[in-house]
Amino acid sequence: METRRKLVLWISVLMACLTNSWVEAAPVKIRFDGCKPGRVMGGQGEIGPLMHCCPPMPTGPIVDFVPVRNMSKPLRVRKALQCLEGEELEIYVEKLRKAYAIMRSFPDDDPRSLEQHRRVHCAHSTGAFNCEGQGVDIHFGWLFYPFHRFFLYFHERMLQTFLGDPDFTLHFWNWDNAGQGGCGKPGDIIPPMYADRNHRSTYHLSRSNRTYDPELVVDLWVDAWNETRLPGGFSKEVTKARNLETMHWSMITMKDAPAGYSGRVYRAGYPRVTPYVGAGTLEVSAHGALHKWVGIDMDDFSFAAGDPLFYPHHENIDRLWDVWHNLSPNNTYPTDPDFLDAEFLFYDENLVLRRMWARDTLDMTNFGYTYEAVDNVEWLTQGKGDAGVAPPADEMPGYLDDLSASDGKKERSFLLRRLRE
Ligand SMILES: *[C@@H]1O[C@H](CO)[C@@H](O)[C@H](O)[C@H]1NC(C)=O
Ligand SMILES: *[C@@H]1O[C@H](CO)[C@@H](O)[C@H](O)[C@H]1NC(C)=O
Ligand SMILES: *[C@@H]1O[C@H](CO)[C@@H](O)[C@H](O)[C@H]1NC(C)=O
Ligand SMILES: *[C@@H]1O[C@H](CO)[C@@H](O)[C@H](O)[C@H]1NC(C)=O
Ligand SMILES: [Cu+2]
Repeated sequence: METRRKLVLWISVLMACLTNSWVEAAPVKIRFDGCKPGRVMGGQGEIGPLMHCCPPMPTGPIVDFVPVRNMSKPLRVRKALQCLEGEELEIYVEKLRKAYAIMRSFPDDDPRSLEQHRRVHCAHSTGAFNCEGQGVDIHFGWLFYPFHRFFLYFHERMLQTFLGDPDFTLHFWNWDNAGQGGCGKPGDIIPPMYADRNHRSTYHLSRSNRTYDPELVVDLWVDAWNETRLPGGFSKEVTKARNLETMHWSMITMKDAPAGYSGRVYRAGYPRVTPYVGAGTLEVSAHGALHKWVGIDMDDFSFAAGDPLFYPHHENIDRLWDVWHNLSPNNTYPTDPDFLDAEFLFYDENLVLRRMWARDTLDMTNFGYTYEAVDNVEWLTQGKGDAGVAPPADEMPGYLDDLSASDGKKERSFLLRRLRE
């Protein structure tokens, strides 16, 4: 009798464990409670100082957010920055400066401030949020595109509110355009409206001195996490050719890419991984290279979103996600429920904390915007080399000193002191 009861008990324990392991797969859900300081991930694992980036707790209830297109309004068009001209350019730059001046004027703990935008991105990059015992990182996996699409959307919505202009549209840095596609102007140099030191609302001190040269072509070929592949050292022609190779590799061939285009499968309770293991092709290459090229704060997940240049950079990533999807019927979004049901939290412009799901990012027209069609003719047809593979060490270029911006360094160390306290 006794042994049979025990046996039944053991069988039910065993069944419970099995059932548990079957239902174990679950989507990542962001929760603000349990948030704690964390560190960014580098090529070799967790690195950097302990960052304190947790957002303030909401004062009211969390409200669900599902984007729905308003069919009686035309889509707002996010345009290529290099193609704006004349009066349109003038009005745009004026609005941009005004909106960022307002964003910078909020206190640091207000979710509308640029500082809180920086911290929100930092928190999602440093394992600050706890999901089933593991710190969450929205980089290096399939949450990369959905997270940033929401992040950009709420950022833009706040800028619209500050301006009292619901049609204001943040335009993109078309850095993959070497000059033949679209309006025929190259997008692979720094957008001048973000590089004007006289207008501090859209400028940021902690950047590499590469950004001081208005004609220096960005280098998309570098490895953002490997100090042996730093930007610079090659002629303009070689740099442009390598950029097209990087784009062709990350958007089309994706040779030797462990996580494919979308990034690794990432469920609740999964430990964090390095970029080489988890990041999709565009994230690990051009995306990271651009962060590295701008340098200093942009080259650090915990500081990057404090530079207004982060947003037009990430809009180009957001645009390329859509371009990739439309390039081939084979380029499908993940259909796994743990991708679709991944849950995010963002404050809206009224300081209401909103809950949203990755599935709702897959049709960007529901957010009311689209991207100007710039044809990608250059990297579609050229750049068929092997940029995804590091060249032999004896072909390594010389490089510019990343930390030569002395005023930039000062601002950064001041920030670090404040955040470590
Ligand atoms: C949809 O857009 C129209 C035209 O701009 C506007 O009048 C209306 O209020 C909008 N509807 C919603 C639900 O926002
Ligand atoms: C940046 O600084 C390095 C080292 O001081 C220098 O060699 C380089 O020419 C500078 N680049 C620009 C674009 O000013
Ligand atoms: C960095 O690049 C060098 C040269 O290509 C390579 O030998 C090394 O393994 C790379 N390091 C990592 C962490 O990938
Ligand atoms: C889609 O994938 C299949 C199977 O790998 C391949 O045969 C086909 O050529 C691909 N289609 C396109 C448009 O790339
Ligand atoms: Cu990011």
